[in-house]
Amino acid sequence: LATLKGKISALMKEQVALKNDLLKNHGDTKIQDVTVEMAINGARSMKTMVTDTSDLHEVNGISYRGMSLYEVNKKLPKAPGGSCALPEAAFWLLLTGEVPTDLETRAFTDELHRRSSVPANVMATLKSVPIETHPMTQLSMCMLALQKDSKFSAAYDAGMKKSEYWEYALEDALDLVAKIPVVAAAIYRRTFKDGPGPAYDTTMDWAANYANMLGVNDGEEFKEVTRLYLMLHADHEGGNVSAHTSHLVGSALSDPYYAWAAGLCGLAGPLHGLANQECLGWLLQVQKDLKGQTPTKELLTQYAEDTLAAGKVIPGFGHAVLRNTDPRYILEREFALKHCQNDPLFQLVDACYQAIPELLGKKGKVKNPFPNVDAHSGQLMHFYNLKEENYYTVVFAVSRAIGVMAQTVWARAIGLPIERPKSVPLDTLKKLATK
Ligand code: NMX
Ligand code: MLT
Repeated sequence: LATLKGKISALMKEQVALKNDLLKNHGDTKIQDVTVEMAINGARSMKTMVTDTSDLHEVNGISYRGMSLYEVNKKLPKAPGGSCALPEAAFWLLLTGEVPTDLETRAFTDELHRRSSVPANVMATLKSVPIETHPMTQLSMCMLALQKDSKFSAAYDAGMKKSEYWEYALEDALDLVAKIPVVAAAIYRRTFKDGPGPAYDTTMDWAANYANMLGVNDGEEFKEVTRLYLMLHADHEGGNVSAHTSHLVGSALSDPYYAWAAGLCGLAGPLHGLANQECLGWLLQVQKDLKGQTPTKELLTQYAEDTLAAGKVIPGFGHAVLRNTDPRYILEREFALKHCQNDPLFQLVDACYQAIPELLGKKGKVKNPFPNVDAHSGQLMHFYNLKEENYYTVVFAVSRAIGVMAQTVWARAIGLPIERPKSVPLDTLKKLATK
């Protein structure tokens, strides 16, 4: 912990100096024009937030601290014999800007193990929720139940100084990331199985332990695909719905548990994280309707046409920022090609890849006809026997806790203020646009 804090603290000095310089010497410099369309259409592509942990390029996709996802997957420490980067190493990278050594990664995994115990009140809260409640609702409620023990909140009440905010935010961030797989596995077991699964195992890394606690597959390959999944969903800069929500909530100095509980409610939307649930549901329906026929490009084009004609979106395709196939999709595809290319569901995903971008492209309305991560992740989970698609967004949430928590620590570290954009009535917009 001391090493981690030392690294954050050193980088913090540089970043605070940079922020102060920008404000002092360039505070009035114009970097973009705000158009009427931006104001109406969801602030799309307006550069109005600061997030250092990761950056989304419309063609190259996400980079963590300047490293492309492919580089991250190559250069970060792995489990013994594994080839996918460990997500907790990605957490370290996002927090410190540095690739951790194997030794630092192992110590960090142990730090998370030490913080993993979930208080009885959280499990009691979970027990009181009907099992028909969507797993994302259960997860968000559990984050609020954990809030009772927020160290940030306690320190605030005790009068902590502004310069200490980041340290207590870090405490909560580490606790939250350590505990979320335990809560998520408990949600899975109570909702879909008869009761508790395999016990927490401190000999495993963070992702392998989560995969193991789900109790659906004890093979090494499932642990490996879970590491990949949790590493590549970890962060997607600050503007996506769940990160932005958490940022906004955190800017009021609500603690990290409040912030992520709120963010999760956004991740649960079908246009955001729930798209992976929707996508698997759609794929399974296609499979059923094809009644054993080989999924060809022609059949999939027709099927997707029917979905569009019914006024629905094709889940897993399109993106608010990306204008290319999502590198997260490519990494999942490479994994599938290596480990499960004969899976009929993979062949269906592959046929979608051949058919849908061309179809959406021809329609001319969708700005990005290519697949995003959600078009593939369900197939991988399904192949390794995690079959209940309305749980899938919880797996996404366990991973994204890493990025959002790193962003929260940094928002407090560089002293970002309360966020409060200006809204205007449509009439005012009309006056502004025509004056
Ligand atoms: N299928 C059908 N229509 C689409 C799709 C799609 N996959 N993507 C965009 N459109 C439509 C969109 O609804 C809009 O229609 P209208 O003008 O009638 O309202 C039009 O195309 C233009 O939208 P864009 O500017 O291309 O996309 P926008 O930035 O507004 O939205 C998404 C981005 C991701 C919400 C949108 O592409 C979508 O709904 N995709 C399917 C859901 C999905 O995969 N979400 C996952 C995002 C990633 N994640 O993990 O969070
Ligand atoms: C994400 O991973 O958060 C999604 O791709 C959505 C986004 O970036 O807007």
